[in-house]
Amino acid sequence: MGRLRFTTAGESHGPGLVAIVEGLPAGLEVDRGRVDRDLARRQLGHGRGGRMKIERDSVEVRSGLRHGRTLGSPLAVLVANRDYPNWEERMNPWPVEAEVAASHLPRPGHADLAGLQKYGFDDVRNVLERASARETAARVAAGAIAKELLAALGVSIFSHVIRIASVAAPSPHRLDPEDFAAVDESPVRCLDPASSDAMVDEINRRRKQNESLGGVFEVRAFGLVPGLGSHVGWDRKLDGRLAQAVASIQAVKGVSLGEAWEVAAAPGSESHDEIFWDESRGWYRETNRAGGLEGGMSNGEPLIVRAALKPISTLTKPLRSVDTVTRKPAKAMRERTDSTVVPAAGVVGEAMVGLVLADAYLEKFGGDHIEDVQAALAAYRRRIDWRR
Ligand code: EPS
Repeated sequence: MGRLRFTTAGESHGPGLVAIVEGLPAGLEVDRGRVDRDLARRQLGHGRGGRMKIERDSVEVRSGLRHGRTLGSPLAVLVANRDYPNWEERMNPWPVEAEVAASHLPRPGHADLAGLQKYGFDDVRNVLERASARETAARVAAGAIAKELLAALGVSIFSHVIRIASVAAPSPHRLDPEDFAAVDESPVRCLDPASSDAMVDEINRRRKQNESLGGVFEVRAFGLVPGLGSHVGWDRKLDGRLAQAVASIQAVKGVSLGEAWEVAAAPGSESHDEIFWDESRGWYRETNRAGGLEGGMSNGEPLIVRAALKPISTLTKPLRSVDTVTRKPAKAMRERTDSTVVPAAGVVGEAMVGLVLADAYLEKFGGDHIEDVQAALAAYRRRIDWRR
């Protein structure tokens, strides 16, 4: 990310998480309720474990805002870990008197083993604490700020779950922002009530068998101008930037843009979105198989990004592993865990897509004050207006 940069810090059971967002224009209004609402939405979802009963995520702003408006300076937020008091000895930043037991039982599928090797640790906890998806709370805080910028530019972002394990929900070709109004009322954030019920049943059934479950979420963004990103260089392509950002979400193993896998199996005549023009609508398409992306640029149609998550790698009935000290076969470590996080991951997907889109807007229309950005966007819209 070039114009808008962000970083996160924090361990899952440490004192808390931090996000720093840099490159925002001044004068942007940030609504605390909307930021906290995204954090609360990330905690939702049938299949979450005991940890979510402890946490009540909300942001504490440390810099970059004054009276609810950005100053153009780095914006720093904290999200506290309410679980930390239960881990104060095990996760204290400073030396403690107590003997703290180390774990030598890496979990297949987690960062544990490669992380031990790479960083020269002997305690798996030194790896898993940062690899944990708890970090996504900080991403969602940063993403919520990016969404505030996008909202000021007429862009909105939503997500829904379209698969949990073997249960797939239909993903309608066309969806409008209003269609997402009640998505968080489904316990799995699925738009189709029958599929939502079937997903809940599947989670319950598999949980009883000590299984974890993966799935697929979809993010859609509305109101984008054509021409974000660029075809001229590999690292400027919006599709590549989105894929990288979404694939970096914990447990995501696949990202697709538009109907990627479907068109791979279809002939060319059924794979593209034919171009139309008329006086009242200007340029338009009747299909959106490309998911709003052509040649590494937005094309003005809604953006569609999907991500496939593997089942969580902490299993209540652990898989085979090896003790890294004795080198003897052993079961992987067992921790309190979630059964599935696909509904929550959709909210993280919104954040990552929001951060990439906000960066692309600032790259194209950047200015020091939000009104400069809005004016540059309006000028561009006038330039590409079909009614001339
Ligand atoms: C996670 C393990 C669980 C999850 C956690 C991610 O935490 P704990 O070990 O405390 O039970 O609940 O996710 C969160 C804490 C969160 O906020 O999303 C893991 O190992 O990735």
